[in-house]
Amino acid sequence: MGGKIAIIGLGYVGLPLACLCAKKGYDVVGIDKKQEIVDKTNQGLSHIKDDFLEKELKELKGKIRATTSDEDIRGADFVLICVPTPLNDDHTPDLSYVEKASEAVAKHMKKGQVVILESTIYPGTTEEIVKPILEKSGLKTGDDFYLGHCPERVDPGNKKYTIENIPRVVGAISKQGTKRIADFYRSILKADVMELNSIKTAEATKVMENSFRDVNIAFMNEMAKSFDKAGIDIIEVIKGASTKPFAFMPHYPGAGVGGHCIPIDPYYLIQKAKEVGFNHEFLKLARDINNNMPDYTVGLLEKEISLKGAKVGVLGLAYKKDVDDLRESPALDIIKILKEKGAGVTAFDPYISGKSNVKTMEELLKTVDYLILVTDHSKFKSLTAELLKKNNIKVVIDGRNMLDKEAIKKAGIIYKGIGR
Ligand code: SAJ
Repeated sequence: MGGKIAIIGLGYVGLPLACLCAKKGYDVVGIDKKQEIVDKTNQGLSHIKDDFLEKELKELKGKIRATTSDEDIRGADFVLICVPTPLNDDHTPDLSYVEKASEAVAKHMKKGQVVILESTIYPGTTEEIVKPILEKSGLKTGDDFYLGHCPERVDPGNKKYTIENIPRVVGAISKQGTKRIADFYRSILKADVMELNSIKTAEATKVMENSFRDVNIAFMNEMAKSFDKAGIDIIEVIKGASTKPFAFMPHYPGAGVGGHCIPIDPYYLIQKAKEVGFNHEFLKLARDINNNMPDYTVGLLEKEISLKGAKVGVLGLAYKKDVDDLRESPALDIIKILKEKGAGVTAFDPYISGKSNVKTMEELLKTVDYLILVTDHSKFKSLTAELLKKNNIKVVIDGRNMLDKEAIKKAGIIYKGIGR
């Protein structure tokens, strides 16, 4: 299906998408406001630490043209908007990036173009916000251009499910538009593309699937707090429950819920529902439970020692294992709370040296008496009871239930997991 693709936003969503389109023979231009991202992309380098992306960009050097200028939107057959949709401080959606991108498209639009929004938004955004901006061009949706939504589904660090093999859903203003956009995705994906009956359905799909995840994590976090009181090991209980071949889906308690999707998307749903007169009590409760996990995690240590003047190591800064992304990471909250309580904090993350206080885990172990593990990076599997004992670590709070509880306890070290 050749043609020219303009991708606005070369982040966790836009960059893999640009690689995929280039690999499939499209003429790709990536547009990003950050000159550093543009330069790296043109040099065949990835500004995101990800083996898969780094390899792809190296192979595709010269096949993806990156620029900071919006001019190239004009010549594109497909325009894909992949800009961030973060939250404001009051947890209301910040659609400013989507609005700015839409303004840029409106300025350079031409007849016959297909405009697709991939950013995660609440149901109604495309028709109520994006469409009117695009029509400032004088062109009419449906008659002069197609407009649709195909929610991004990227799982950073996941080697099994890549952008190419994850099924997608599409919704557009018109049936023809839905078909046209679905066929575009079928030309680049090795996965099913479902045509939905409307844009709102597509917008609701993404926020629902991620809210589903958030409430399930909150459920396990609440169970963990209850089992901590009851002296039950939640990981053993989840193992037991997972033997049920249907109607149970394991999620895991932890030090908190970070990232650019799960802790954000429910607020998009909450906000939109509020505008149409519905109060999502359950989604809000789940968000409160998950937002409280950093406090709970520090509280587990505070039950064992006085934090004032204590030397505490924080292992892991990234929001999830084996990635270098700090966004909404619970580690940042945990460090803030520890410092507010007068503790001395030394942090180490093998993927984020720029924010680490030491160069290695071994160096950290030499300088602290107490540990909170926040991110279950694979590299932390080397944190054995022997190593803790050798470094005279007195208390370990295992924020991802990844360490060998029994061996650590046998070594005479106080161990507390989350629900374990
Ligand atoms: N987390 C838990 N317990 C769990 C699972 C996750 O505490 O059982 C925490 C993680 O530590 C992390 C946060 O939640 O701090 C988010 O984890 P995540 O695995 O959901 O990772 P994300 O944010 O990269 O989510 C992406 C999402 N993909 C998209 O939004 C397109 C999400 O929809 C996927 O479900 C998720 O990957 C996935 O399945 O891995």
